[in-house]
Amino acid sequence: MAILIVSEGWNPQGWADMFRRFAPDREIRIWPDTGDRNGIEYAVLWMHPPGSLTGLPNLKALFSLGAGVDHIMRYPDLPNVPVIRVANSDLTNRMSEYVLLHVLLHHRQMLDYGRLQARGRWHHLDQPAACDVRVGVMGLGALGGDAAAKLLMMGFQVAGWSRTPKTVVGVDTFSGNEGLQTFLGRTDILVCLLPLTPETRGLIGASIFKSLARDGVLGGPVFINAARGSIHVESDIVACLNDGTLKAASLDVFEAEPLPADSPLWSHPNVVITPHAAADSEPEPTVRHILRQIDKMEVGHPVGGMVDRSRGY
Ligand code: NDP
Ligand code: OXD
Repeated sequence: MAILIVSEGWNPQGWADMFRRFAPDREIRIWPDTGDRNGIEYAVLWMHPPGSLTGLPNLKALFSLGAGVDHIMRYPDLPNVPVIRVANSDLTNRMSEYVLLHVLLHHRQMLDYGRLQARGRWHHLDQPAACDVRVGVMGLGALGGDAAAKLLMMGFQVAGWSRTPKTVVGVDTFSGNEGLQTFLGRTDILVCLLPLTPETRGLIGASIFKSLARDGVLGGPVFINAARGSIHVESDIVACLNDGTLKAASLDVFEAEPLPADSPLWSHPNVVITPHAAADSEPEPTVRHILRQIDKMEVGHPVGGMVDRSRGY
């Protein structure tokens, strides 16, 4: 029985080679060369084209090659089988590196130091302590939970916001609409690690930015988005940066990717852009992780990263 790789976003051949290396006993096929469709039990997906999952009568599960599943859940007519995402330490560590790097970049005023360097100026800026800076992490799942714990180790005051109530040692936790305003009102650096769902689409715009703390030691709130671009509103980010509601932003994800050449974000002096590179799915750990979940499934053990289709993540 076969594993079908369906990817229009990432090179499917490289992924197929990695599956063949770690699962030499399994047959690996690459869409659209499905062969006998009755033989396909698992589909491994990144940006699959519409229609590619129809007519697979023995399909047992859909695997995302990444942590996000919005690229799968956007299709209403998915086969009625479990959807499973990547939740492994390699991806999690990569994301926490990105979050720490960018929180520290703004905390340590590296944009200002870069401007001083460009002018050849040796000028010392007053530096607040990490314990005086309040970081707020939206999304306290696999990625947000790890980033929050590591930010705490750096000495920041850390809060987290989730859909349902959570307890994380040392982190002030808030949940739902009822907790949102208090969470925002104590936040100097806002980090988005939410999944893209119908509830989070377009969630982070001017009204969220205006609710962030205005009395912080950094001189204005900072926004960091490493989750999905469609959760934020780019025109609001630009307007809020220009009117001082936001001091700066680090953006890894965008409403349209690649970010269009005419986006004002490219040249904004207070924006740091990366090309959806915060946490890549590294082929070897990702494939080994997916194969471990398949093995567990086949012996009836609980599988990690199971998506709740009603919640969309
Ligand atoms: P998880 O599913 O583990 O966690 C999601 C968190 O978001 C949970 O705490 C959940 O709350 C919370 N949440 C979901 N919906 C809402 C809502 N409506 N209101 C408040 N909180 C909500 O996801 P991960 O941490 O693994 O990943 C997060 C996202 O990061 C992925 O979906 C993906 O889009 C993005 N990502 C981006 C990458 C990049 O390179 N830029 C790489 C990898 C992932 P609760 O705990 O109550 O369920
Ligand atoms: C993911 C991503 O969801 O890379 O894993 O964006």
